[in-house]
This record gives sequence, C-alpha cells and structure tokens, in this order.
Amino acid sequence: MSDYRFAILGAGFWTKFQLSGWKEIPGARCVAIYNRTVAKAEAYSREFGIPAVYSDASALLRNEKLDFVDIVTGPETHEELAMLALQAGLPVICQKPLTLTLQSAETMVRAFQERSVQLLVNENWRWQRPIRAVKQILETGDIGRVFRARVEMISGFAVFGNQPALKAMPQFLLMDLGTHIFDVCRFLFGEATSVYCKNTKVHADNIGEDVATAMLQMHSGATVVASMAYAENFLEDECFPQTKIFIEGEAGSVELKSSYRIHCTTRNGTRVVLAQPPHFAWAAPAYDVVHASIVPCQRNLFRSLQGLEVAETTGIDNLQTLRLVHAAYQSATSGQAVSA
Ligand code: 89Y
Repeated sequence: MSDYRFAILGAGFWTKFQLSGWKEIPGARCVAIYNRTVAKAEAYSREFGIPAVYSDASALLRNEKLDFVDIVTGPETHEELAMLALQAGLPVICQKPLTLTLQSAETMVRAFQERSVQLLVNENWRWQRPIRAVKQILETGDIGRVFRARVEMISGFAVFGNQPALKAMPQFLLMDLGTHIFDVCRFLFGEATSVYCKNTKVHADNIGEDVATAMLQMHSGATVVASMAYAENFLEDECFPQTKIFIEGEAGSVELKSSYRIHCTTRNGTRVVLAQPPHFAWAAPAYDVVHASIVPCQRNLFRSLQGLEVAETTGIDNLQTLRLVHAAYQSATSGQAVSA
C-alpha cells in the first residue's frame, strides 16, 4: 500500500515534534510544508527531508497531491486553513485549541460533517502513558464510585521561552493548557454539567491569565477540581509538564504522583504501578512525557484516516472540551457557576 501523503502547515515549536512523531508511524509521509515566514519552513524541510516548501497555503493545496493535512499554526488561523483544505476535499488533523471562539469551531465541525470529511484534533495530553494507566485502574472498578478528584498541572517552568506568542494571548492558560486538562477530565470522568472558575494573572507583562482554578460538576455526580498555573515561581516538587491526579472513590483512592508512580489504595492496601513514559531521542527532555504522547495520539488519528480505528479526539468530541473552556471563562467573568 502506498504511503499516505500529507502536508504540514506551520513551522513553529510543536512542528518539529509532530514531524518526529510522524516518523515513528509507518505509512505517513510528509511531502510539503507551509509557513508564512518561509525560512522556518525551509529549515524543517532540510531537517526532515520534506521535498516542497511554500509560503502560500493555497498554492500548496493547489499543487500538491495529498491524502490529508496536519495544521500546527496558531489557533487564530485554524478555521481559514482547515476550510481551504476542505475545499480541496482533504481530511484535516488540527492542533488544539481548535479555534479561539466556539462559533468558529462549530462552523468548522459542521462544514466537515456536511462534506463527510474527517476533522480530527491533535489533543495528545490524554495519550500520556500515566494518564492511560490511571484510566485503566478506574476501569477495574477497584475504588468504586468516584465522588471527587483533583487534576493539577502547576509549574514554575518558563514555558514562554519556547512559545513567546503565549504571552500575547488575551485568553491564555485555559485556552492553551485548559484544553488539555479539561480533555483529561472528560477522558477520565465523563461529561461535565457545570463549571465554576477563578482566574488570576501573576505576570504583569502577560495579556491573559496564567493561573486558573476550575471546579467541574460531572454528570456522574463527581466533583473535579482542575488547577493550572504557569507563574514562573518556585515549587518543591517542580515536575513540568507532568499532570498530578488524586481520585477518591467509595472503595479506595488513586494517586498519580510526579514520579510516574500510581498508588492505588483499597481495603487490601496500596499497590503501586509505574507508568514511565517511553523516551524518544527526538523529544525535548523537559517535555518528555508530552512529546512521547504525540506518537500514540497521531497513530490513533492516522488509523482513523485509514478507516482502521475510531479516533478519540474528533472535531465533534473536542467541541465538548472547548465548550468547557468557554464556560470556564464565562464563570471567571461572571463569578457564577456556568452550565457546560
Ligand atoms: O502549548 C502547550 C501545549 O500544547 O502543551 C504544553 C504547552 O506547550 C504549554 O502549555
């Protein structure tokens, strides 16, 4: 079977790791790259052996014979580029957040649905090995009905060094990290019915919030507190970019600690599962667990394009996560809990 030919749109920080991730997945070949600043695209073209380079996305889509498109540009450009690809009848894998407004995301999802063309989202956080392992433990039922949980990604890491554009986002943390953390909350605990959220800003030179605390009321009856921060402060247990999780059930508890150890405690005592993520040579050491999650995420999306598997993070599914993000912003503004 000949390879699936794809183009990657965007040549920023994440492009390097998504291209490396695609190299781990047989059957997908990147044949073209687009970036407004063409020099960045040329650099990745040399590094990854991508034959064609464009500074005009329409020209790329006109000239190249493709099977799908992978969009890794800033969220403000996702709708325009995805619609261009749809006009060419091409399935799209799009980075998160899908778009910056709910209306724009709904327009995109509807347009692809009407044309029966796949729109998928590269939402890789739920594919982190420790988080998959927590899900498996929950599925055993060992800790009984979950009534409360906390999900935390709190770090003093200087995230803006690699992604300076984050500082200028009017809505930053919930849009950038909240999309990941709320998606994990949905993955582990099902759908939410409401959210109450408090945001604050530590960095005077940031536009958007860099600290967020959200309380989700889940359909299941559980209450989930999601805490996020990029305050560039100092933490004893600094473990960027790990997500720490503590879950209380009627028959026990589960705790994912920063050592990738998961402690599951029931009346029979505590058993410990080590969920060390795989290490890829191309991963940035500071981002190991996240970069490693790119591979199973892209594999699931690619197998969906091949008709071999159901994608977990479709555009339709991701709309639910984006609705939670926007409800959280509404709550932070109104001071009220907001239905999700
Ligand atoms: O942009 C974000 C992402 O997708 O993963 C981590 C990150 O780089 C900073 O929050």
